[in-house]
Amino acid sequence: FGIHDALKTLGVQNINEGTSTGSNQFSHNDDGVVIESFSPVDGQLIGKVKTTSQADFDVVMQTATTAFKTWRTMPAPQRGEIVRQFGDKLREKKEALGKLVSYEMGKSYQEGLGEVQEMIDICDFAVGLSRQLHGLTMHSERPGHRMYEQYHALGVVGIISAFNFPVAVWAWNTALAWICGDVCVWKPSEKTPLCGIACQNIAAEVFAKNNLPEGISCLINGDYKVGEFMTKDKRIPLISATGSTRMGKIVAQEVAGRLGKTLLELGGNNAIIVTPDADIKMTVIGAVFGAVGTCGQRCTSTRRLIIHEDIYDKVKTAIVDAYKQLRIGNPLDENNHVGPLIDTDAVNMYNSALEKVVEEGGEIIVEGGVLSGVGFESGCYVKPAIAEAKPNFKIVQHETFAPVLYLLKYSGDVENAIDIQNEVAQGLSSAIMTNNLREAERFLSVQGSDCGIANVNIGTSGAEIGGAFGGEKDTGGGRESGSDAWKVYMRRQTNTINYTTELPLSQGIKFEL
Ligand code: UN1
Repeated sequence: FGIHDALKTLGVQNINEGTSTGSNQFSHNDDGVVIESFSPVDGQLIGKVKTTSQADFDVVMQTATTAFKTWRTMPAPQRGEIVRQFGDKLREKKEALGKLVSYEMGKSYQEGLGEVQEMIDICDFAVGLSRQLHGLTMHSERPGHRMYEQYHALGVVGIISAFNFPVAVWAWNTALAWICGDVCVWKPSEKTPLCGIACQNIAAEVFAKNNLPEGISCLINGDYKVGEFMTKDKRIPLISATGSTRMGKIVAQEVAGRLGKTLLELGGNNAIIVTPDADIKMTVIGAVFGAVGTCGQRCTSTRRLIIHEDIYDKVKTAIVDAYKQLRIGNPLDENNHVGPLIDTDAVNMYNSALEKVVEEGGEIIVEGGVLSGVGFESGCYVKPAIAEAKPNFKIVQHETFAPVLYLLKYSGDVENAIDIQNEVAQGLSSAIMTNNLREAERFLSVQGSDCGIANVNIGTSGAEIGGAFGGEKDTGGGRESGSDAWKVYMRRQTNTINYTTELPLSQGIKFEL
């Protein structure tokens, strides 16, 4: 079952229409801009996608807005049944989609499958949730009155996603938005447009089979200019955007300018604190997977290890030894741990980070470098590197989307490590390795980690879908996926009903006529 079979199973062509309202696929882009998707695995052209023009986008918005009127009236558990079918289709196509993710994005096939599993998991979660879109009831201060709140569908949800999780992040948003009664318009990353085509085909098949209107799931393609069609459009009450902090700030300001809502999922600079009471074996697995998994291109990737001076040398030796075992190569070959970076721009950023850390006085202890020769023709394969650094180095404060791990030393109490961990602009994921209850609880307390995710004896990446996912500060503050993240996809309405023949005013105000 090779990549060509996978593309066939997923309905991905050599040339694809980049705009879709479901079974209706089109592009009327006069300037003829086409995205070419090259695989970072072998540098081959996989396929082309036509981009979306303003006129195409207007058709999408018309169709989506019309679809919303029908979709929102369908009982939520029935919408859940559609999402259940969508989850089943994903189960059927798991291998094919996992393979395409691996080939177009470059993560290992195992991680590609893991990403599709996250989609399946969120569908299951959403199906159950479709019977639990609860509001509260309150006691009114007035006699013969009843008060409660209810959640209604919001409208068209715009989704902007990144290359690193080219399919799962869309599903986190759509599975919830759909059961909430919303319709979705998705702009996938221009670096992974074929994953977008494949997902949209799967969704379209399910909606068509159930005779549901065009437009519940829509796809648009292009660069940030196509994203701007959405951020500027008043008909989109919520934009959910995943990507860099730079992008998030632009999106947030644009959408806030028209008082729309945003759900932002931006950069991380995630650290693991390793205390004298840490289990070294667990630390090594957590840190190495966190730093090199997805070639260091998860927003949850481990970028910093903050190690106590008493065990510093021991941990350093264990991690450096583990790096010697890493096999770098074609991610579709399950013997390899680390695949390529997304493109040569990413390789340049990786190189520049390694130069900068040395310029600032750091020391490289596991050499990096770009691989060349047979199997590395794409020019995107790099060696995961480790540098000893200081917490305040500019480059350490910066999120480099590549497998570069910084070792930082702390002394004294765990408070000192927590200070280092919090002294960055980002606040996504964090972890502590310790068997000491006091240290663990301190880390989880209000004086502890300032991140949206804080783990004990687990690395920084690989969050489960059942929890709310997201972070604070430059990470953007949004929460998606599990827990009560669904609420952002709905509008809350407070209802007060008077079943008496009097009209008493609240706060005891007298108003006699
Ligand atoms: C991301 O990198 O954008 O926690 C999402 C994790 C994955 C999701 C990462 N479940 O690593």
